[in-house]
Amino acid sequence: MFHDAFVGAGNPNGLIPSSGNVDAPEEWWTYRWSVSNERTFVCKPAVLASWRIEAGGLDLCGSVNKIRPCSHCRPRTSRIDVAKTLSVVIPAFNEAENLFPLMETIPVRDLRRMGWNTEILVVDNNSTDGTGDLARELGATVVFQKERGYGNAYRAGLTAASGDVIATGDADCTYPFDALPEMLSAFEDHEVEFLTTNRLLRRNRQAMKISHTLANHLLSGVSRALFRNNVKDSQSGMWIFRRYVWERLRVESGGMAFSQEIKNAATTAGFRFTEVPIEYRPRGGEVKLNALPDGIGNLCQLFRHRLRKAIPVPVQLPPAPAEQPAPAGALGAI
Ligand SMILES: Nc1nc2c(ncn2[C@@H]2O[C@H](COP(=O)(O)OP(=O)(O)OP(=O)(O)O)[C@@H](O)[C@H]2O)c(=O)[nH]1
Ligand SMILES: [Mg+2]
Repeated sequence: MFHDAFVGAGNPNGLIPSSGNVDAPEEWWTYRWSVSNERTFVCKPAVLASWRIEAGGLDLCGSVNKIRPCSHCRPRTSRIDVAKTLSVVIPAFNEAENLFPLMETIPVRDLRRMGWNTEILVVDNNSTDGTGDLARELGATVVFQKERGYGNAYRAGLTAASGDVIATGDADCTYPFDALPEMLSAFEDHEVEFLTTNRLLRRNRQAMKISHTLANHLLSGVSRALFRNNVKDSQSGMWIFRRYVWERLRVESGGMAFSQEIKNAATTAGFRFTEVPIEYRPRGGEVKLNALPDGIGNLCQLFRHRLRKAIPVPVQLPPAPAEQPAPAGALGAI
């Protein structure tokens, strides 16, 4: 019986079925992380068997060649048993003049009232204007990033983030962090795993240079054509996603192309995805973008990404629980 194969101390996936009928192996089952109890999975025992044996990872369904989580095997979060922790990750290079107004717009108290425990991570890269020290004084955790670049900053910040959900945005006061409560409600209500935002609206026109708007439309159009994901603003830097999404994506860009790559990787991998319109505000302080080289670099990255081979990302599984009483007939480790 499939069921028996997945219970007991020897189960390396650390999963225990929390509902289901042992006598009906083809029925849908709910599996729950026995370690954290934070995530539940709903799938057929037979599907889980193929994960376990062929892929050894929870987000891989079927053979190792497929990295797409199948529609019935994605982790689901239940409102009841998820501890709501949020990490706001903000890359900041010489943004000291923006930090005070920026931190003021992050509605930590409102979020707490909604049940979110929030940590703010500012990723600094040897800024020369005191960005790191100021961020620390204002209550943020500062993550030090060795290698220059927007994507490298995110890689460092996302690795350090401990929240179950991650929200991102620039430090230049362009993104509406004050709208996080509504955005998180939309994220939960639509039960998506990755929410991105669209700044390319008529009402935001004055916040972006015409050349910048045109470049954004061009890059987004090419991106949509190549990845067929209908993302209207591929360059937007404000996203909300579950941390496990990041842990399961292959995103290589160290520079500005990180933004389009993470969206295209998430949609290609089949995570539940949505895009919502946001207000976009005029930038404070100095631009870090090198418009032409970054634009050309992003265009080239789109084609490289489209052509590259899908390689499964190794999944870090939690350790098996030390002591799980094995029911009679359990097979233990296979
Ligand atoms: N830590 C770190 N942050 C960076 C680096 N490069 C850019 N950033 C930050 O990443 C965010 C995006 O950079 P921006 O200069 O705003 O680029 P952009 O949003 O494409 O361009 P604008 O529309 O002009 O704002 C900002 O908060 C920057 O401070 C870097 O090398 N290291
Ligand atoms: Mg910006």
